[in-house]
Amino acid sequence: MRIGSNQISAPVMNAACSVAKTLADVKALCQTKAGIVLVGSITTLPREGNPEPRWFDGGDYALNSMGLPNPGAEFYKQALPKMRDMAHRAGKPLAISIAGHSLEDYLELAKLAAETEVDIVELNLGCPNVSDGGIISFNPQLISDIIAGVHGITDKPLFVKLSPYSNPEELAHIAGRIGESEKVTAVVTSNTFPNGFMMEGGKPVIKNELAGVSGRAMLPIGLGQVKQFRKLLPENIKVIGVGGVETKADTELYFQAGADMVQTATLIVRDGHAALNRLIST
Ligand code: RRO
Repeated sequence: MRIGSNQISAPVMNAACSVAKTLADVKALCQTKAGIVLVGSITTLPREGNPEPRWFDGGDYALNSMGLPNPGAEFYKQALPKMRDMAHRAGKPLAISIAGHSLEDYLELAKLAAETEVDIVELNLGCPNVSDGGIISFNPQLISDIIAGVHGITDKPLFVKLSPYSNPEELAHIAGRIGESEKVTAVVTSNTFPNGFMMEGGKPVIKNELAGVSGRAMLPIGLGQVKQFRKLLPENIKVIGVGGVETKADTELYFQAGADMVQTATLIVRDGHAALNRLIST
């Protein structure tokens, strides 16, 4: 498969997550069979993230309220060229996942992506845990503005990562806007389901209490998002499925539902980067 000018060796990659932020993470991802190495999500300013505990392994599901911990744009200005070279030596394109609260945040980070010549830009519009002003996935006008603004800065392939939508009409409206924009290479569906809650021994398992839901429990939800987006988007826009992938059989389900690629995060957070190889046949 090709994405822009990049040859993709396998239709599986990591999702943006807590183990995709450092040079050591990129080195480990380069040693897997992933078709693309994705760094992030990153923000303009450094962030420590939310207070611990901020990750919970519930077996069939996971909860996280990481709060976008990352060393910020100044760090990535230095690190991204090194990360890109590492990925290229491993025969993989490097993608960067950017996140923020405003159009300005995304424009600044798109400039960083352009300057550092990363191969693919992913707009994370669905972080559930730092939603001052709301989650951007639910703001159609801001989605359109960010896509148009970022496209004006870089002509690299653009992935758009969205929250899962429970209202099919809302999903169709967003798919329509993305289809009209003619600037999006792939829709990544989906981010964690916002605002899950769990207690153990009478106490919330996550310090901030509400948290994004990921893992196995998200498999039918992720597949349903792929099925809907594939039907609604123009053929030239790829669909990348995320949610609950733990085995090759799960990746097959995503392809049968219409996905071109699959991303995985909870699996590698739990079992390490090399667990991604379990999803790839060759
Ligand atoms: O860092 C996080 O809390 C986080 C992000 Br940016 C995201 O996109 N999805 C998620 O579940 N957690």
